[in-house]
This record gives sequence, C-alpha cells and structure tokens, in this order.
Amino acid sequence: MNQPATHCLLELYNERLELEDYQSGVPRWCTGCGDNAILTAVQRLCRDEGLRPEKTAFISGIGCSSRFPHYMKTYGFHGIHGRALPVAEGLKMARPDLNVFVNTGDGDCCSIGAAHWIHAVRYNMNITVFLHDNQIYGLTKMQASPTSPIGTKTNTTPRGSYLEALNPLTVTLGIANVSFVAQAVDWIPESLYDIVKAAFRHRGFSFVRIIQRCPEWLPKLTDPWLHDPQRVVLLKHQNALRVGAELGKIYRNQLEHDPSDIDRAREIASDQERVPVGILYHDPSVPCYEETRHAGALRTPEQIRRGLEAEFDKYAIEAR
Ligand SMILES: Cc1ncc(C[n+]2csc(CCOP(=O)(O)OP(=O)(O)O)c2C)c(N)n1
Ligand code: SF4
Ligand SMILES: [Mg+2]
Repeated sequence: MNQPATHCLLELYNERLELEDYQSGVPRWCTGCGDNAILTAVQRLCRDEGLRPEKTAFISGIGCSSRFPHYMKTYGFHGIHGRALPVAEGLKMARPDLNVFVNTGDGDCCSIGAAHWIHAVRYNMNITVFLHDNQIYGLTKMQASPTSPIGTKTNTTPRGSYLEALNPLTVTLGIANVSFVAQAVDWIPESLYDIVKAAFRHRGFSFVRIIQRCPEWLPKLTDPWLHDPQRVVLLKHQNALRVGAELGKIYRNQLEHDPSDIDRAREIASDQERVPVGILYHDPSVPCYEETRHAGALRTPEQIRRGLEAEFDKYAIEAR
C-alpha cells in the first residue's frame, strides 16, 4: 500500500541519526589536542540524545577551540573573539526552540569575553557552554591567558607569568543565578561524556570547564594529573553522576558530593592539589531568562506580519 507523503516525511524525521550525521570536515587541530576528545564526546551526545541537526547550533568565538562549529554538521557560527556568549543569547531569544551550544577558549571566555561570561551566568538562558581550558592562547601561538598557572613561561611572560591563575569554577559559582557548574578533563572520555550529557539535560545555563591538553604549547602541563590518577577526584552522588566499576579501578579517589550544596561546591572547586571531575553545582529551580521574557512569543509568521503592518501603518499617508 502506498504511504501518504506526510507519513514518509515523518518516518524520515524519526530516523535515528548516526555519528557521521554530525561529522563535518577533518579537524585541523594538532595530534593529541584535547579538542578532538571534546568533539567526539559532543558528537556522541548529539547522536544519543537524537538532536536534529537543523534544530541545533554551535556558537564560538575565535581560537583553536572556536573552530568547533566547522566540524559539526549542524548550524554554527564561528564568530568574534570573546563574543560567543552574546551571539548565543541573541539566538536563544529569537529561537528558544533550538539547542544552543557554545564552545569558548580560556582567552575567549575569561579574558576578552569575561564581562559577557558574568552576565550570561546571571541571565541563566538554556544554553550549554563548554570552556575549552588549555590554559594558554593556542591559536595565536602561546601567550599567557587568565587561567595560565603562575610561573608559566609564554611569549608574553618569558620569565614566567606573575599572577595567580583565575579559577573559572569559583568565579562562576560566585555569580548570581548560577544553576549548573561542572568540570571535566579531556583524557577521561567516559566521565567527559557523562558530564556533557548532564550539562545538556539541565534546563538553564550549563557551564562546563573542560581541562584540555595543548601538546603544542604546554606539553607537560597536565602530566602530574595524567601520571597520577590519585590527583583526580571523581565526584559522585545519587542526584548527579555515578562512577562506573572500570573507571573506579583507576580513579580510586572518589567523593560523595551533593550538587545542591553551593558552599561545599566552592570548597571543592578551590582545591589546588587535586582536580575535581564531575558536577559541582546544580540548581534546576533557577528561572531561565528566555522563559521569563516569553522569548520567541512574537515569532510566528502571522505575528511578524501583523507587527510589521502595524509599524508601516504608522507612516501611511492617506489617499485623498
Ligand atoms: C578582538 C580580537 N582580539 C584579539 C584577537 C587575537 N586572538 C585570536 S585567538 C586569541 C586567543 C585564543 O585563545 P583561547 O581563547 O584560549 O583559545 P585557544 O586557541 O587556546 O583554543 C587571540 C588573542 C582577535 N582575533 N580578536
Ligand atoms: S595549538 Fe594547542 S589548542 Fe591549538 S590545536 Fe594545537 S594542541 Fe590544540
Ligand atoms: Mg586557550
């Protein structure tokens, strides 16, 4: 029996997408660059959550990490240095129905884009943000960033950087309306995937700092954590993530942490010795700005037409 055209279209729409359906081009990142692992985790997320490519957008600034949208077969905007967040917010206001992601570097977010970062947390729009934190300006060939550890020798700090590094986790946890903060590392793919999934599922502004290796400019930076799994602490809780048996054999340092406890989250985020990996803070009750402001409400074609006609009518000259 012949199927009606609408039925065939629906079938097509419900078809399960595979990883290849989200892959675009050949990444131009260096071999061993942590951005590759982040890309894989996010493509898996899109496939497993069944995100429609035409309903999904990746927004970035400028930097190695900001090349991310080129490698996703979705909508994307490789924008202006430091301005990924306001572009993403504008998009979400106009089209709240879209899945909006942001890929931003430590220079992009914490240096030139720092003011946007603070206000984006406070607006709490339903956007998933990945901070690719390689603790250096990668694209422009090794200048110190706000997250470079004190003493880091770079082209702008040949005698070593003078300032204490800014901690993106404690900063975010200090901003009004913060609703989701997590930390991942690119070299533990299992937890990276779980964290990006939890971040996507949170309704609100999800901020994930991903410690990302840059073998080109800071090849030794992550060695202490890579060579000593005891310096990584996996956060677990019944309301957050669990630790799989295999992972637990390698990473024996595990901590029960209730992600609704912001004071404890700040303490854990401040740990200088060990790297916490998991969900630090989660408050699903914070209202999203786009819902408070009824974003997209005036966006049906008929409403746009009526709005435009009303505007034009103001300037109409009556025929005599
Ligand atoms: C307005 C402006 N200022 C400076 C630059 C030069 N610039 C391009 S990328 C970049 C920093 C990139 O570092 P980061 O955001 O950490 O990204 P990464 O390359 O490390 O992924 C800078 C300073 C620019 N493109 N535009
Ligand atoms: S310079 Fe660093 S951040 Fe940039 S692609 Fe190479 S390894 Fe990755
Ligand atoms: Mg960087």
